[in-house]
Amino acid sequence: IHRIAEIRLNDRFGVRPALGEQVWDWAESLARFSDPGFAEQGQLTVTYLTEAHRATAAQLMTWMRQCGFDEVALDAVGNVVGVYHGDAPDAPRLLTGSHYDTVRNGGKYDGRLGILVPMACVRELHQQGRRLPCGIEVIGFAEEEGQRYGATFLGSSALTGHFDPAWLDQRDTDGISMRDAMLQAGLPGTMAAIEALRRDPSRYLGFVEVHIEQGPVLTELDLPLGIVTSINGSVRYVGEVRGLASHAGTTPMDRRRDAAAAVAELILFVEQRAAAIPDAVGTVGQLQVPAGSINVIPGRCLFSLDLRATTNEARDQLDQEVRSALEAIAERRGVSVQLQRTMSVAAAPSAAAWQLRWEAAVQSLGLPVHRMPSGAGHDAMKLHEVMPQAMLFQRGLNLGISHNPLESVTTDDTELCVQAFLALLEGLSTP
Ligand code: HGY
Ligand code: MN
Ligand code: MN
Ligand code: MN
Repeated sequence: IHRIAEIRLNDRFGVRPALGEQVWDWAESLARFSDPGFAEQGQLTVTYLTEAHRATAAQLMTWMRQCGFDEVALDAVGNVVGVYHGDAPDAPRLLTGSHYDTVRNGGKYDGRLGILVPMACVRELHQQGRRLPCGIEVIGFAEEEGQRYGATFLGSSALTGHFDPAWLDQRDTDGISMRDAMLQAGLPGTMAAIEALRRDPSRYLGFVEVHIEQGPVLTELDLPLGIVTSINGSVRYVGEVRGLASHAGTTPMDRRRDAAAAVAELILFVEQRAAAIPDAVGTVGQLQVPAGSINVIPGRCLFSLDLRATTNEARDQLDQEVRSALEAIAERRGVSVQLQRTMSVAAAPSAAAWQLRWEAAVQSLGLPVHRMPSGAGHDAMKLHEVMPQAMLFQRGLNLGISHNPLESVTTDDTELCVQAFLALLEGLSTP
C-alpha cells in the first residue's frame, strides 16, 4: 500500500486521484436524495426514516455489494452494515463508519465521508483479492444529528446497548412516533430487536471514524489530514419561558413579562460566558415565539441550548452557570422557565494506540502529523463507551464550513484520506 501511495502521490498531478474521485462521485450522487420541502430548493436534508433516508440506505447497500463486501444488511434501527471478512472466520474485526443522516440544509460530506472512505478501501482490497488478519465492518449510522427526533447518536447507541426505550415514543412535528416511523419503514420497532444489535466489544479491535474537520484549523495549517486527540463533551436542552402576552401598545415597559426578552438576555449570557471559558462553546440554535403577533408582547418563547467544552469540568461549569443565570433572569422578569435536558455526552479522549496508528498512517504518506481536539460530536464518542476509538479529520473547503451547503472537500485531500485509511489497514496486517 505504501508503494501505491508513493506512486499515487508522485503522479498525483499526472494521474487522477481515482479513489478520491470515487468517494467524491458517491457523495455527489447520494445528495440527490433529500426530504420534501428541501429537495425542491436543491437543499440536502435527510432525516431519520424519511423516504430520502431509506433511499440513501438502499443506495449505500447497492454500492457496498458492488465493492465486494461479503455481508450487506440493514439493521433494526436503519443502520447500513457492510462486512468484509478477514483471512479467518473468527478473525477480530475493525469497526468503522459514520452517519448518513444530515442536518437541515446540510453538506454532502458530514458523516458520509466516514462511510464512503472505508468503502473505497474495501473495494481496493477486494480488487486485489486481499484478505487481512481482521475483518472490516463498515456502518452507515442511521441517525446522529437528532433532527427529526431528539435522539442523537441513535444509530451508534444501538450498537453499544445505550438505545433509550423512551425514544420510541418520541413524536416528530407531525405527531408521528419513532416506533410508527420504524414500522412504516419496515423495521421491527421493538426493543428486543434493537437490543439484539448490541456488539460484543471483545470481537473488535476498536472503532475508527473518518470525518470532515468542520472547522478552519487544517486549512490555516495547510494540511489535508489531522489526528483527533479527543472529542468535546456536550449537553443539550430544550426550554420554554412563559411570561404574559399583552398589548404591545398599552403595556408600559416596566410592567411587562416578556418571554422573548428573557430568552434574548439568556442568549447574550451564553455567548459571553462561553467565550470566557477556555475551549467552551454555547449556542441557542432554535428560537420560537409560537403564534406570535407583531403587536403582542410574547407570552411564550421556545429555545434550545447546546453547551460544549474540551473537558467535562468546563462543560459542567458552563452548564451550571447558564442554568443559574436563567433562574435569575426568570426571577427578575417575573417569568417561569421549563428546561428539559435532551442529551449529555462526556468528552471522549482517543485511545493512544489508535491515535498512534493514525499517526503512522499519515506519516507513511509523507505528511506531517497534526493532533487536534474535535469541537463537533461524533459517533466515535458513543463507541468510546465500549471500545477504544480514534478519529482522522480531513480538511474541508471554504475554511471548513459545515452544517451548511458550502461544505466541501477536494478529491486530492480525499485521495490522501483513503490512502491513509489503507495505510492504517496495512499497519494492522503487519505483525
Ligand atoms: O452537533 C454535532 O456536533 C454533530 O454534528 N452531531
Ligand atoms: Mn453534523
Ligand atoms: Mn457528523
Ligand atoms: Mn459524527
